[in-house]
Amino acid sequence: MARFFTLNTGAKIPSIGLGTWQAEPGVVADAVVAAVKAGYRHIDCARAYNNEKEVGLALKQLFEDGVVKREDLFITSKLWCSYHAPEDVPEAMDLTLNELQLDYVDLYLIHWPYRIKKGSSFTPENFIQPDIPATWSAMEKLYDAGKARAIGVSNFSTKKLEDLLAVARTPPAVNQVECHPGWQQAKLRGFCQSTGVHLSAYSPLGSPGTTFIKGSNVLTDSIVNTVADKLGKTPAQVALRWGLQMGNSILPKSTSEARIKENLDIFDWSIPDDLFAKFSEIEQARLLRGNFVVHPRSIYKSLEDFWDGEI
Ligand code: NDP
Ligand code: 1BO
Repeated sequence: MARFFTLNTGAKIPSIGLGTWQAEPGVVADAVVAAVKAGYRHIDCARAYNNEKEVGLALKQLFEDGVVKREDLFITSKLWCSYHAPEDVPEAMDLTLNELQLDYVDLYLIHWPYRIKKGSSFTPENFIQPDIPATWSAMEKLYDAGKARAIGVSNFSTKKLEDLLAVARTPPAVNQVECHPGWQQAKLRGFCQSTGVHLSAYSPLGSPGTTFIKGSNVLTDSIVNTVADKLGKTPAQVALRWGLQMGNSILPKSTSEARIKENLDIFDWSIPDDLFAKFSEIEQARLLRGNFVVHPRSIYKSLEDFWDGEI
């Protein structure tokens, strides 16, 4: 299994990255240092995670200590929903670059296809109509300027991705979406493959620590556990290896050094075809459903509406 996938820009995205959502500012720096020392080369960040400053301090330390050079790492960040206005996109990029203490990110994503008024709280009356082509045009300028070496989207349905591809001057390199054995994204994955957009899998373990997600059962799923027992691996390793074998890059989050290392130990073995086929029997359910964007006063009146039927 390759350690990288090649993007439509020609750049290589590491096949595993460290997730940083819900990694508390007090522990995220140690997690980033532990991950890079263990061999991770991709860190998945976002301004909305409120910890980019601490990630930046960890990166600075790693560069100063000579552990890695900037060019060895692949750093992703994301444009938050209150910065969708084209004139606000460069400001958001600069805020992220300042906090990460970097001159560029390797990948910059539109975090979600919805928009709230700048500086406003996250309540339905502050939701406004997104204008993805206009936001994308501002993202393309960041790409042109070299501040983002690749640009992409996140949480885009097949339809939203198709609509964007129809108008983009620079096609998105990545769609970062929920993907794991319990939500395999068959339709979207097929579309991404046919259009050269790389699918990057968030919550690859089913986000077991997220309290508002109900029914996160990837690590307790009987097929995942049967395969783990047969191969002498942990359920987490099997879920991650499944993602790699599907052709996804995977972004497991952990702030435990032991689990950070465990999650990286997925390259020198594989799930054989007969066991791999079993994953198609796993019941499918989206976990991060996006209920927070659905409201009578929101532009999205239902989850069907928001995900264009992929729910
Ligand atoms: P994951 O599926 O990565 O699960 C993380 C949880 O699993 C944590 O509670 C972690 O706890 C635990 N864990 C990690 N490794 C193991 C292991 N080996 N065995 C048992 N438990 C383990 O969930 P996330 O939702 O965090 O997704 C990963 C990343 O994807 C995010 O951090 C973020 O970077 C990105 N993401 C992006 C989204 C988007 O909208 N674009 C949405 C959601 C996620 P502990 O830390 O204690 O090890
Ligand atoms: C609302 C969840 C965002 C994580 O990327």
